[in-house]
This record gives sequence, C-alpha cells and structure tokens, in this order.
Amino acid sequence: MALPGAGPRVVVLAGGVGGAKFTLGVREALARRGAPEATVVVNTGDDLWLSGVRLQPDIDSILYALAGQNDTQRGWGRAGDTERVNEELQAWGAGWPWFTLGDLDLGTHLARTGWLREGLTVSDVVERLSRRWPLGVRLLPMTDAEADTYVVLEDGSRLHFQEWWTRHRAALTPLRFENPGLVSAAPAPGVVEAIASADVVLFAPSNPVVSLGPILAVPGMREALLATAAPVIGVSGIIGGRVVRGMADVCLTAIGVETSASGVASHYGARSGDGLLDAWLLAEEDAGLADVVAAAGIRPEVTALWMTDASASASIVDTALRVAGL
Ligand code: FO1
Repeated sequence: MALPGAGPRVVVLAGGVGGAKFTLGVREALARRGAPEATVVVNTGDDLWLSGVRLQPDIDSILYALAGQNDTQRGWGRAGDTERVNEELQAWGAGWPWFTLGDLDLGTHLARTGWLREGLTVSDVVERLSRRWPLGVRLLPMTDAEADTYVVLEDGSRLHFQEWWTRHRAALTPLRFENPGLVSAAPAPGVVEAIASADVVLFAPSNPVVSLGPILAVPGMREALLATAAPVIGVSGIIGGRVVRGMADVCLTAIGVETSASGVASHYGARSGDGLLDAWLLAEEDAGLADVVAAAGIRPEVTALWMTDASASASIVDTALRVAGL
C-alpha cells in the first residue's frame, strides 16, 4: 500500500517510443496525485556500438522525451538536431550509411562512451545523464551488462537488431531474437528492490518481443515480478488488431504470437498460472476480446488507449492505478 501522504510507488517496464509516451503519462498522472515516485526500467537490447561510440536508443528516447528535447516528428533523436558530423562520417565511410547520428545526439553518445571508458557502469552513466534535466521519474537500465539484441534469420545468419530494423525495416523474416549478453547478466542495481517495494508494476505498450522481451529475459527479472506483492498490469500496444507504431507484428509472428490484444496478453500470461500479469488494459476497439483475456486468467479492463498526448497517456495510467486499487 502507498504510505499516507506519499504517492503510489510505480515501476514501469518500457522500451523506446511507446515507452516514452507512456512514461510522460506516468509522470503527469503521479504529479496530479502530488507525490510522484516512479522508476522506469528501460530496455537496453536496442543498444549498439557504432563509429566508436555507445548508443542506447531506448534510454535516450525516454530521456529526451521527459526532458522535452525529443524530435517528436521523427520519433528518435533530439529536436532541431543537425547532421554535420554524420556527413563527415559518411564521407569517411565510417558507421552505417543507413543510420544517422545527429550532432546533439552524438554529444550524448560521446559523454556516455567517455564515462564507460572511465569505468562507470551503465547504471552510473544513466544516473549522470538523468541529472541534466528535471525528469520527474527515475530511469534505470534493465541491466549493466551489454545485452544487444541480434536477429537470427532463416538461413542461420545473424545481424544486429538495429541493422535489421533500420536498414531492412524488418523485411527479412526472423527465425528468432537473441541477447547473448544476458546469459550471465543480472538486473541493474535498484531494479529488483524497486519491484519488491512497488505498489504497482506497469508494462508499457512497448514492443512485447524486442522491447519488453529483453527486459523480461534478464535473469532474475521474472522471479522479481513473481515475488512482488504489487499487482502487475500490462497495457496493450495493439489496438483494433493492429500495431500502433513500429513493426511488432513481424516480431510477434516470428515467435508464434498472434498480433492481437488478447494474443499479447496470453503471451505475457496470467500470474495465477506461470505468467506475469494480474490485469491487462485493452482498447475499446478490442472490447470483444475481453472475455478471451479473462478466460486466460487475466483481469481485462477496456479503456481508450490512444496516447495522443501526455494527458491521454495519463488517463491510461489513472485507469491502471484504479485497477490496482490505488
Ligand atoms: N532509426 C531509423 O530509422 N534511422 C536512423 O537513422 C536512426 C538513428 C538513430 C540514432 C540514435 C538513436 O538513439 C536512435 C536512432 N534510430 C534511428 C531509432 C532506432 O533505430 C529505433 O527506432 C529504436 O531502437 C527502436 O525502438
């Protein structure tokens, strides 16, 4: 239960763009209640080394969005960024011709890489990056280990997730996704503790396979979620049987999950069975699937799920908090 006078302690598991929009809603919903205390556990499977610098696209998407520094049109990178250094890198034949590094964004990557080279952990670096702007929530990486996602194709070849996503636009049929760095990884400091002392754990409407998938695959994460007394509530990123953004349908098909609100809920599974969810928010367009979700042992809650702005996202969070009894 929330302490008297304090806001509910909310933990969010989140990926990039969907996670950022949802996190803005978490911050607004909690600010309205007076005492925000949210921890956002962010996917680091999208991370990569490129031109000698370490990129953390999901961390940066959420950081920039909370700071009001994000490019809302493009969905990634900094607002008003320029590409002078990128042009120079391309002229040298360095990096990837299909992957743009903005000048301001490169400042972040250089700062991060410098700190990593000095021996700071990924958690330390995320904490330092979080100091510049008042974010209103605490960001934690899912793990301190390097756990980049790789895509294994039908012919057995393997490529980095970012090459598959940005160069091939997910057009190469994946056989499976893997995060070799997770074998000996552990949740980042503070993650298990935050989940254990939470009043509610929320799954953002992020890609269930390549955003929440890596977070849930960190050794110890499922155990932490199963052990917490807090209800675990997911939000569907599928509305009316379609993915809202990104290419989650390709990822879901690859792992044999139907692209539907109920398919994803069943994929996460019911905590009353061997799964993770107590409740699942599904869109009004998918109200007909509520019975299927309930039959899977997960409490369905039908609500408006379009995250058109922070206020709409906050309404979704309010609904989740109400379902959690907060
Ligand atoms: N996405 C693209 O489609 N093209 C790019 O050139 C690109 C550059 C980029 C640079 C930094 C960064 O943090 C993200 C970037 N993204 C780019 C987005 C990213 O590849 C993916 O959309 C996310 O990782 C998926 O969540």
